[in-house]
Amino acid sequence: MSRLLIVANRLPVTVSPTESGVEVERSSGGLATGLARPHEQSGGLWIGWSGAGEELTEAQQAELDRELAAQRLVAVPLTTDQVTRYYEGYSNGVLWPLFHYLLDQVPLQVSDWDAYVQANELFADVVAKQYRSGDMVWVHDYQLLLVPGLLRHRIPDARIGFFLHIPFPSEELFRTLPARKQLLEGMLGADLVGFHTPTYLRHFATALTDILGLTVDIDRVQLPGREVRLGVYPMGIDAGSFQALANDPAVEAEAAALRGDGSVRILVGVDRLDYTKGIPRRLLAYERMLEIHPELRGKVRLVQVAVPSRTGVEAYQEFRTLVDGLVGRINGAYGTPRWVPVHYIFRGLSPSDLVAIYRAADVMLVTPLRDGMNLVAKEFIASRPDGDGVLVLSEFAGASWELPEALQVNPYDTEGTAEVIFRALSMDPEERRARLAPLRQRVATFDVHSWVSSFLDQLDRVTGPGVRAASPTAGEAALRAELSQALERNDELLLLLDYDGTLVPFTATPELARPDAALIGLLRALAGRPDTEVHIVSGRSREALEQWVGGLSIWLHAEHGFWSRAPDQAEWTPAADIHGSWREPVLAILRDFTARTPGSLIEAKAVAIAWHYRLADLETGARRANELRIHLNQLLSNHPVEILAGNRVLEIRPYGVHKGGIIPPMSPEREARTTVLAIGDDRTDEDLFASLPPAAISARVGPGATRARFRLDGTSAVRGVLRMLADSGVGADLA
Ligand code: ADQ
Repeated sequence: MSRLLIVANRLPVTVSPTESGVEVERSSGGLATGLARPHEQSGGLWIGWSGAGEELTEAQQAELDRELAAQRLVAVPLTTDQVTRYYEGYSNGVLWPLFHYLLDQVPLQVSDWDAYVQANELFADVVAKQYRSGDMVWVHDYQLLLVPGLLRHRIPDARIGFFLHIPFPSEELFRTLPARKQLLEGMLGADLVGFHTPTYLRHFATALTDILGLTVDIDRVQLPGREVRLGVYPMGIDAGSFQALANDPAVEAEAAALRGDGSVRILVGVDRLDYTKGIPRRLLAYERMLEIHPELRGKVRLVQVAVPSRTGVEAYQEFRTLVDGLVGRINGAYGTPRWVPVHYIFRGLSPSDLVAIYRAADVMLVTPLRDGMNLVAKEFIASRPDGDGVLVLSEFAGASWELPEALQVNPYDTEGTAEVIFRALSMDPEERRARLAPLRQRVATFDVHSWVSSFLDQLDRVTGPGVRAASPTAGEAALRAELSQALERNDELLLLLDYDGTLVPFTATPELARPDAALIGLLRALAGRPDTEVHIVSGRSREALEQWVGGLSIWLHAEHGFWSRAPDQAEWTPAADIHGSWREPVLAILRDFTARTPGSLIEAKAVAIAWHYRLADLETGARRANELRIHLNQLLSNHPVEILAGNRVLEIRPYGVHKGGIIPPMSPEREARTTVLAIGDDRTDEDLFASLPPAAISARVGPGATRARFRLDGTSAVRGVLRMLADSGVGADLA
């Protein structure tokens, strides 16, 4: 197991100065619980701010350092000014509201960007200092968006994961940030970037396309020399602990006491006091319900627990006043000497008090205006071993797409929310149980431990030794040397060559890519070389290949290997069934897109369809291609069809056919006496490389992560190598 370096804004401890020294108490939050095991078992470190102010005496500081070291925690030393500006100013004053779509909470003047950069640099410095080769680094959340990039700069081959705990907003909103490019580039320093939901991932992908002009290929982004994976990892809770606590007799007794004789139904809200959590609108909806359903007065009570949060940020101070006012207003208007409609608790509760409240609730109200995930919803579910209770959940919480059995509300619709709360209170016990059971099952299965391991397993897979070793550093000279050696050993030569971008440079329209006389001559020489088999494996149509190189005595494979033609034969053999009902509707969509994207064109082949946008304006083309892909992905989800992004081309083709399929079956004897060389330049060629026999020699043309062993700069380098092979054949013949 690799050592894990966890990097988060805060260390999982609370530090309080005492008269004799300091007290360091371990926190019990979701992240701290979930990461405790890998932190311990991997012998790893947790790097973050300790939360301690600058007022510690030297002796206290020394004691703190000792305590932290004993728990393998490493403090990033932030000054009070840094905390005010980086944490409260930029992270919580700008990024937090903006990522939660609350643009009006962003101050008119933003002046703390420089402090954010500095603090991120400081974090990266501390991580780099602790880093040992082979470590896995897992960076968390919006306070540290630049850290992956800064770290990549300091340690190019580090294995870095990044997880965003809050929503990634729509690109339209994200692009209002002046630092949008730096922030995206910072995140792309990671090998794996994780989000709670597919929507956040899609927003991020759109931002990469529109702002950085990058193409996202479903779950990955290609950067020069490196690939970044994107993934969806909905965070869970420590469901086992909540369940155990809920079954604790003391907690059960407390819950029973809260419920009393059951004549007053209990609604519960538990939140950090944050303007994203929707407390004011929740109160308004509750008030509205009391107004339209007077029969409920005296029969229900809302227990709202709000833990103080970010009290140093101005927006939060005003917000507290707003909530206090609303609670006062409702209690003033509806309260009686015997009944208080809102029971407001403004502090943090101990875990057992919290679970007792969850257990006592008839209806749990989780109605944020926007929330990355929202763990409270899951905690409530795990705390109900009795199988009862109704969850009312905002459709704007990330948790909502995992928890569809909850009663969903739009928190901005006060009237509608009031009705849903009423419905929750009126729900019969059978329906309550039927809805809760699948929720309980899901929360128990996808808990925080499964979240941690699925993220770390994927990070391990995409950065493991095999993957990294496959990234070639060897260039043309090394390739030539290896080929010469192989040719000395072996009699036979098998060449598998891509066409566009490999044998000929890219051209503005597909028709212009016809081979020049030099290329024809070169291919003819190779075809005539003794014991040599030449295959051209292209995404092109049969007609194009026939017209261009059909006169040569070589193998032709059209449409990524869907069609094959043996040397000097007229017949093409298909690799699979070519009929599909998807074709016509797809063509119709493509015509539509082509009409609205100047410079794009459709190439309809016998099996696949390609949409080229090489001549389109760079940004528009990339944007439309992305839009088109999302659209087609949805549309084609029930078809055995895949959508491939090539170099400024989208290709839609049936499954199961890829270039790897064309490699001729070889007996072990033939394999032993054959030099296999495959050359290609894009993702479709990676299929070919992946299917090669182990001793084969593979070369990627141009930049990009690859499993090929060598890299060539461009088409002229390819031709140079092929010329060497053709000449070596002549030499061998003469000798
Ligand atoms: P938060 O915004 O903090 O987290 P949430 O997921 O609800 O939101 O977690 C809050 C935690 O605080 C819960 O574990 C809850 O038990 C605890 N808590 C709240 N009120 C409390 C109280 N009065 N007393 C004691 N404990 C209380 C961010 C994102 C979320 C995302 C998490 C994890 O904003 O959307 O789910 O990270 O990724």
